[in-house]
Amino acid sequence: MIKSDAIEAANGKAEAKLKADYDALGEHLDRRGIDITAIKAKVARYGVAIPSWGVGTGGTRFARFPGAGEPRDVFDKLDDCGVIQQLTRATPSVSLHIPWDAQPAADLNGKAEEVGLTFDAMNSNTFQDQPDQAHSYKFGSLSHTDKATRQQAVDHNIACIELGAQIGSKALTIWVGDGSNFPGQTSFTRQFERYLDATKQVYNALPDDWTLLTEHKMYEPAFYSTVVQDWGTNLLIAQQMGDKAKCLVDLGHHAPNVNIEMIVARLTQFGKLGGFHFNDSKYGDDDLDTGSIAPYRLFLVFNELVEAESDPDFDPMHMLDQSHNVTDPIESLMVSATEVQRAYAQALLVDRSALFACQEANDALMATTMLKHGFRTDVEPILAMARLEQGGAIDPVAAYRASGYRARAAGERPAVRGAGGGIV
Ligand SMILES: [Mn+2]
Repeated sequence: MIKSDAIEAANGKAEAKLKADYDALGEHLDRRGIDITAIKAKVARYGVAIPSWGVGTGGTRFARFPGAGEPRDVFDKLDDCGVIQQLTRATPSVSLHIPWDAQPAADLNGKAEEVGLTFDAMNSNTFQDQPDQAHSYKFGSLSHTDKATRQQAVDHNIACIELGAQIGSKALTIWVGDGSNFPGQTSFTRQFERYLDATKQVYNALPDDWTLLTEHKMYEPAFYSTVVQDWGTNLLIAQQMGDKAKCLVDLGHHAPNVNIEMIVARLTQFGKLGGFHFNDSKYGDDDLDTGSIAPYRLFLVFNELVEAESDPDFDPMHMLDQSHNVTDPIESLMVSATEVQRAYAQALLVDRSALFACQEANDALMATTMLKHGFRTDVEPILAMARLEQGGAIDPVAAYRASGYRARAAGERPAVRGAGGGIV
């Protein structure tokens, strides 16, 4: 962790300038009829979960170039996640991936308490084989033609729930690599029947206060078809399972130019939006840093989420899901968490009653201008002030670089050979 006096020292130089910028923005928003402190309070309450696998350097199908001081195990990962939360105050929880992070619950709870974090959704893994497993997932897991293989996948998911229940998690996220690589290789219908049957067994093992999140993905690793290829199939799964099942939307898991914000609206309308994996993409499931390619799309997603906020039961889970190949993962995750918060703050600035009036009057130009007005507003002083008031850093990356945390980690953590990045 980073010493609090180091954060204070980093903030010291920037605090007066931030105060001036914040006051100026407050005056500007006041003229628009917006109370800056109300926006700041909502931003301060907002949190996005860090995926445990995100703090290691990812990789591509071609190579992985490890960084210095990479986490060796889940406890190192929790240390890194603790630093991200310490500086950004936007990432209070961590999403574990099993079996990569499987450890006794007491040890996980102890470490989480030490670094000031809680646990978000559990993620199961049936897209790769583990050294000790009896049946291979080469041709699928929950939808495999072989019953014993399906059962193995079911049992693994139930084990994830059991561990999660001991560490305060309330959700299981399932993403499978199941599908096919050739036309004719599999029967779309029979494969989906097997998937539904197996997933129902997992669903039946959920505690009452848990949510099952299923994640769709158009392609990869199966390149001709995937068993849960899009939000339509995902919705069918959630409907077939029951009230505790909802859909998870990973921004990178769609065809280029798909209207993701509209998918968000549809799933919200029917109570089936369960959560997000935030990232960004240019061509496919690139797992790039959130907001690095299409910040306006991210804003439009949050525009839908803010629209739905008035429903007290609306509470989707928010998580980052990125692969960092050329940056320090801690820096990328801090910037990404801030980008998600920024999109939220910008969406909060939209005058919803005026927008509604424009929509009713079919004033397309003014309606879209209202969205742009929110998006164009520089809300950085709100985000920075929310961080500062909670003990975080005005400039998280600058404070992190000044702290020497990575160099210290490099000294304490010898390089591990072949540590997986893990991209889902
Ligand atoms: Mn994902």
